[in-house]
Amino acid sequence: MISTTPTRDNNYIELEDQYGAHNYHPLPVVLNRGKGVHVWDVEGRRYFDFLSGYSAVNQGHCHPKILEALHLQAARLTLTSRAFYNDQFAPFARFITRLFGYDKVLPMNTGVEAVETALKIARRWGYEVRGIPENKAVILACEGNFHGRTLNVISFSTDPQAKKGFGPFMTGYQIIPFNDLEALEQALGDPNVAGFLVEPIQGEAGVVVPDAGYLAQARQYCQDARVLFIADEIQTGLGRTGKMLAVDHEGVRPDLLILGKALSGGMMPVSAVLADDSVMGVIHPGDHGSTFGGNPLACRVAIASLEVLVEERMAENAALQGKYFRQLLEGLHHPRIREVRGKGLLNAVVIRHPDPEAAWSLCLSLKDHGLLAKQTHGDKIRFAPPLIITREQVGEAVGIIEESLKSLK
Ligand code: IF1
Repeated sequence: MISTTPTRDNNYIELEDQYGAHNYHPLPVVLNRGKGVHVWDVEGRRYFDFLSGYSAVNQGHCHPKILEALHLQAARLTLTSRAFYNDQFAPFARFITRLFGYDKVLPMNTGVEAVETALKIARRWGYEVRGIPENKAVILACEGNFHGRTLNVISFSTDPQAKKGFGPFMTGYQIIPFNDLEALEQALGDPNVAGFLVEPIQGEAGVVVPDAGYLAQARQYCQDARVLFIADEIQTGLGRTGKMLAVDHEGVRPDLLILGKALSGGMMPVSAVLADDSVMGVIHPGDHGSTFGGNPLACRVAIASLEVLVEERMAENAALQGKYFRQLLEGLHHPRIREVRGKGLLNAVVIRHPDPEAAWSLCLSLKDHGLLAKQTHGDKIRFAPPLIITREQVGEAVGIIEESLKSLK
């Protein structure tokens, strides 16, 4: 029996290598505790968490109010399936639709399940409302997109590694360049286009922020063409970019809004698709579902996760601290920093270095200095701490980054 107590001979890394599929290459650190902006490893060392579970822990690790909701509901009722009503789904549905201003919510679990759900709704809306010929619907997606890992969703990925060896792929998608209004307007000329799926800021592509006005004009073009504007806010939403939604920076209201990750404060997978009746009305009993979608535990945790985001003004703090973070980093004028970019507390640094492994090496050095971050696509490092980070902690974190940069020869 493998002991779970953290002792030196429990080599978690070797055990994971032996028994876990090798679908990740984690930083060599073994964590066993989290609180707020910090995590601890099995040797008791403390780190700033600047990945936040890929933006699922916006509220900070083990937020007491979300934890209380989890404990109370877990001891009471965790799953009924939607074959029966439960006393948590309706309050959740009312809370989240009022908070974001939509008529209806369809609850799922992981982010990609919510993306798949939104795509199914958009296609059916295209056939039933727009009159697109059956099986001819086209969904537009962007170069550099990341929307999840299912076979359908990777069908429109432009990342060779995400697709290699997983074909054949789903049809019905057209790729256009991100942040290119002319290309979008051109593509919308196709009467079979039902929807345009876009991340307001491309996360995995390395925090690519579109030009100001892009989202607003894109939304307008979609409205003019009677095409659904589908915003994937799984990573950018829930305060991450300094507003409740990244689309709020431009006053854009998507036809289909996709949420996930921090919808549970990192406690468990909770995702959702929001839309008005004119769109969600294409879904009837038996058309779509999920064993855990809308379970009472997820609903209770989601309400608490949303409440603390609002009550503790986390989006506002993200705007403030994110600006300060970028100012401090840019102020280093460091030769190894090519660019600092982002919005709110979704930021990335582009490393300037001949060694393709430089970003990884810097992440190792950051770890040694007490800050955990992960590089994305080679030369970029994403910095995304929980939204509760203080000004002092931002200053301390930039000090660690500056110190760690010395390791890059
Ligand atoms: C991995 C990062 C990747 C997402 C957006 C949908 C999903 C994600 C905008 C799917 C998930 C995660 C997945 C994880 C790494 C991380 C990620 F950008 F956040 F860093 F991959 F791009 N839409 N993003 O970001 O949600 O099904 O995972 O709940 O797959 O390695 P999910």
